Amino acid sequence: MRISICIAVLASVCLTPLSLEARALPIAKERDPYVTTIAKNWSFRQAGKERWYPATVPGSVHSDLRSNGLIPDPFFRDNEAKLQWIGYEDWEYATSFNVDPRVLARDRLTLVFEGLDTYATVLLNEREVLSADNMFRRWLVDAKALLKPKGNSLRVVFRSPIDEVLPRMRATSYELPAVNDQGEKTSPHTRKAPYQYGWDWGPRFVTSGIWQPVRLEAWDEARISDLYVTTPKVAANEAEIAAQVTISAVRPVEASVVLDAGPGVAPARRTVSLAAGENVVTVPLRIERPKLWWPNGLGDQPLYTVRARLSTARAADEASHRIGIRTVELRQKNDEWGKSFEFVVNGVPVFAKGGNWIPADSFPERVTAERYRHLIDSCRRANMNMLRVWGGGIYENDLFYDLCDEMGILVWQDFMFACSMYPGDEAFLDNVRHEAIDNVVRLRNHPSIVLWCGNNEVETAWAHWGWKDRLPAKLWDDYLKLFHGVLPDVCAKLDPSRAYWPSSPSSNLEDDADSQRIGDVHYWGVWHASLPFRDYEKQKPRFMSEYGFQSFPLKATVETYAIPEDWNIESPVMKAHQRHPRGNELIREYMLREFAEPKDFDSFLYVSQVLQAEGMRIGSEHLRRLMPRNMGALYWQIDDCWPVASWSGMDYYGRWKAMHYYAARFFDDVLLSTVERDDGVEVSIVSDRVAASRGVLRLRLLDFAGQPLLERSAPVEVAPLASRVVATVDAAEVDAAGPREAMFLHATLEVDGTIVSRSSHYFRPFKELKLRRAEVEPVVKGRRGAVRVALSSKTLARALYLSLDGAEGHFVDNFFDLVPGEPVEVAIEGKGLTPEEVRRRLRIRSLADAFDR
Ligand code: BMA
Repeated sequence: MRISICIAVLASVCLTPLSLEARALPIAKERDPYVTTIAKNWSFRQAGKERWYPATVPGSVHSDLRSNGLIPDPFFRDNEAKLQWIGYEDWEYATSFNVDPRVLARDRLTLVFEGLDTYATVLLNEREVLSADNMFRRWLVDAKALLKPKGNSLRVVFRSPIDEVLPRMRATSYELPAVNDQGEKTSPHTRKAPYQYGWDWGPRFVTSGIWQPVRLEAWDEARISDLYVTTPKVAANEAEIAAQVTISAVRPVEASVVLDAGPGVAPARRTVSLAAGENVVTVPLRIERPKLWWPNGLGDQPLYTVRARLSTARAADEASHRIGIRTVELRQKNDEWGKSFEFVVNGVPVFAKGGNWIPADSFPERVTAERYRHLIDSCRRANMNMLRVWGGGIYENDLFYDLCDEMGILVWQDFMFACSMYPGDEAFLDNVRHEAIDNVVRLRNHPSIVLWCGNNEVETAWAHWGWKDRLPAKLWDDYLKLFHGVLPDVCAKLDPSRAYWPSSPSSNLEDDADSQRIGDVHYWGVWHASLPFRDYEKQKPRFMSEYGFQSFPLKATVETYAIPEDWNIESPVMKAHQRHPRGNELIREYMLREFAEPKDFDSFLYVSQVLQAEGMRIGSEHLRRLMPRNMGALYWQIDDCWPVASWSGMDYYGRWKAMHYYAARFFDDVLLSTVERDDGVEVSIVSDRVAASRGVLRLRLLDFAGQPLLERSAPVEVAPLASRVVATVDAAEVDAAGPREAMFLHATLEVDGTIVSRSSHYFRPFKELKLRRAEVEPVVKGRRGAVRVALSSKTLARALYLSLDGAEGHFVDNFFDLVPGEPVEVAIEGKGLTPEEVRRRLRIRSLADAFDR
């Protein structure tokens, strides 16, 4: 008889309803009498108030207030300011539940809280059973003695995370810096998602609530409490897998453990005598001719499900994890430029392309499986292979990493510390130690994760933001304890297969934190210091983990938070959705260097996106051309947590801004890139492919009607994993061809009969080009759900922008230059869209349409 159904894997992961949908793992089901998800009958109230309201668990107090109609939409207009009171209140959640007598009879009954946000007292049948103080930890409560068959009450009382800390802060002679807290600077004292206190792209919503599931787990005799799978040997003919199965036993008992990895792999069996308490059993497996897991662009992502089955005379249990077979190394070798910083997967140095991920919502429970899938798939489609889960957010939901495993997106995982100094007392360090243990154990089986990183920007902030000079030296000692002590210790012990890096950016204290010789770099001279985009080309980092520029979201997104009277970037509502103090000013300043003043609000939004995309193209192409000296280009930032003007490439609704479309091109595995020097235009080919190929490079100087003024083509070698200058168009040739404001250089690279990369180079800022408005002729084709638009133009159309008025549809390509004589066809993804509807709603504009002239 099967007595206990396992949730071993679940015991070490945090599951939300999102991940329930997507996993093939054994899952806690309501109908299973031994694992009960306590998700029903929850209600909540403001502490001290009479009335209770229905609540959703997992969730947050903001979402519950909203769904009960007690507050307006927090993201609409300037509602944020009116909702700050919520963070200063205490909140209470309660439910009641019955326990099947068969469950009550089990040896062990454990209440599992996968996440409580944040200062919480838990009462079971009115007895205090837990005091929680860290949003990122999971909490286990031995509940056997307190449970009864009918009418158990569970109550969770949350204290205001702000008020909790204020008295402690008042008692200290200095304030811990927290540059992004928009209010009292309490966040460094509390283990809660930093971005919820406000950021330079995020609102301040200091939530409380049961943000991850609550379960009752009942078991007999023995169960698997963790399954940790490593691959000590990976070779073409054979991989060795070691599964470390942690088994909790109620009493000494004989058990058998069977491990399998699916069809074609011989299972392994162990018979063990378990002692009471925790037992660790290691079982090896061999996989012949393993299918290797590769990052996106370099190969496939085969995943093996490794399953452990435990049985004793009375109990049976099982746990499983999906793993990928690969090796990973953070290679840091002394070289002519300092010390390399590159990720090597299965022996291949991988140029990391991607961006920084922030939580996709101010209220994490609102990120559905579809939203996660859309965002990560969009990264895959934009030829990215790495995301940095940035330290001011959350350790992401399991589904996030599952999707990264499936799509070959490597994950640089920060611990959740950003832009602050932190306490260093034993209680705080111990709390963080537990948080690190919980999350490293939960996540270490994911092949996508390649690095643990201590924090975001604390090392550089201490050195360069004036902190070292004005704050007590003790804070640096505390820093060392945490980021060079507690965190690397946990990683070394629980996940020795991955590297730990103390901060981003960092030189691991071997040089200045911002050193371009050692470690990673955040470069913000473009943006914060108003330096021109071309300044990117002066940077020579070893790995660029942040660089970015802001833009406004799409108009359809603006319309969700601003009404027509707000449609001016300086209106109070638009400014409430622009969190950088100089954001609008900087966008405008950069914009006017390149463009005239856009003619209206819509044009301003559009031009801001093209500006951002062009700037990031300059930076990203440069960083790729620098390979192998530089081996990473992670821009700031992938996504948004609410609708806002920000550095994101996709807005809150997952709509691709111009930059995300550009990213698909500037991160493509073969890149043709041009850069203007004094003596002419240099043409480079960068390839992330492991194999060499031959191609044809075609260079043409064209006027804006597409007439060739100079034409040249030549066979070229596309060298593997390399960046090479392959041609130059001399300044004299350019000048001989005609006036620079009336032409452009159009380059294409053809490999095996297809154009794999194209590039347009302009010799003057857009505002000086003699470019007329383009008349683009669309022909809409296809059928319902599979519509395409064919486009051609007699005049160059720059940054051609296709949109649908009043309908959702994703254009597979957008914001591209439509060159006369080179018609293109763009597919539209959109459920149920018909050609007729597209014809009616299609709007086409290009840069020349954005200005009165
Ligand atoms: C970076 C990030 C964030 C911030 C961004 C834009 O350095 O680490 O702290 O949002 O800059 O200013």
